[in-house]
Amino acid sequence: MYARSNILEQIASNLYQGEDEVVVDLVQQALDQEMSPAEVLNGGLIAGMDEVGKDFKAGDLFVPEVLIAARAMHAGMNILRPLLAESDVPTAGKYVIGTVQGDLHDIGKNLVKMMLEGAGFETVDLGTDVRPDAFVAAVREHQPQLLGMSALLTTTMPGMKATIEGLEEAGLRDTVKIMVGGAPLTAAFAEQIGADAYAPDAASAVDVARDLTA
Ligand code: B1M
Repeated sequence: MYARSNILEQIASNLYQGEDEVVVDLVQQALDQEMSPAEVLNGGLIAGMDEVGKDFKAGDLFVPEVLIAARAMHAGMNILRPLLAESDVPTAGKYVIGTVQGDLHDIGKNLVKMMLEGAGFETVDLGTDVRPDAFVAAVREHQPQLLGMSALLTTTMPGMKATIEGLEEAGLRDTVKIMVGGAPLTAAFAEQIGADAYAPDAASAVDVARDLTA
């Protein structure tokens, strides 16, 4: 049993190391000590994922380690999610994400999603091979602050522009900020198609999402 002051640090550090069972145990201990779910989320899980993001960006952590840390984050979130829903704690923002039409690559997209969840965003994952009209329908239905599109093939990148045009036609473009990413993309391409931002990696996606919702 850890002292109240130490327990959040322990959650963050065990999350970083991917110790999902320990994270679950510590989250429960923190709640038993009457810490609020928001305190445990922000001071423990999000703090841990922030460290993961920093070290991933710096090249000190690699994809498998990030995935293992994200698994520990999800294990802790499974306990907190119902409590957060009850206590009406505002999320950092709602984020709809998907890989564009014709493209089945989802490893990077999933990593972006996990890092965003680790930063407190509520995500709606549309999966892969998402048609422009499906992105538009999801924006209409979920009314997110952010829409993220991923593409790994040069041949599927035009799906991003088609989606932005679809949002314009539907009168929804001004309701949502658009972030794009994926290995073949550049900031210049993002600007050219009228997206609000480009993120080169999953950790940067969190920084960009925070900037866009600030
Ligand atoms: Co594909 N594939 N693939 N592939 N594949 C690439 C992308 C390719 C570069 C390989 C090559 O030729 N060197 C090439 C694309 C060439 C091009 O267009 N420039 C290619 C090709 C050609 C193909 C097929 C056409 C092959 C074929 O069938 N002839 C085919 C297409 C299928 C389809 O999509 N319709 C195909 C299929 C596949 C598999 C199914 C076998 C598999 C995908 C499995 C899966 O995703 N579930 C696969 C894989 C694994 C790859 C490589 C090897 C790895 C991609 C990956 O997961 N990287 C890839 C070569 C390579 O990159 N070395 C290749 C790891 C991942 C963490 O990085 O996705 O870049 P990445 O994501 C990063 C950032 O880009 C960024 O953050 C992530 C984490 O930091 N990011 C975002 C990504 N999305 C973001 C969104 C954001 C922000 C940041 O905001 C919304």
